[in-house]
Amino acid sequence: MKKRLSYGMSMVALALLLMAPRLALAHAVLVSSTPEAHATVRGPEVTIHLKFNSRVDGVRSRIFLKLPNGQTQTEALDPQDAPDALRSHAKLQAGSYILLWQALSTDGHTTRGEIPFTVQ
Ligand SMILES: [Cu+2]
Repeated sequence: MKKRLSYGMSMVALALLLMAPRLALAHAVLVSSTPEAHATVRGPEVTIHLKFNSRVDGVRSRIFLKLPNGQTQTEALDPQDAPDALRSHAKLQAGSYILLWQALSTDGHTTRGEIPFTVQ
């Protein structure tokens, strides 16, 4: 009986081990961004485009901008033109910004990142 239990436990451990990489892969990882990190872009019309390695929730994901004055504002997301991308249009004065994104993937996990950029 004791041996049976430990066999069962090791099977559970093995199953978790096999599942782990799949769960990790389902996270939304940022593949590319506009603006790119540390880029300087021309304002005031700035298109923000974030591309991920998997589907993201276009309603519950978020894009924030940390403004040159230190305040943080939420950017309205455009309707998704691709299931793995988030897009927004911002009107920005010259200065240093940090784009803060948080993406909800289909596995229910949220990933986050920061992209500093400059508007000239
Ligand atoms: Cu995940």
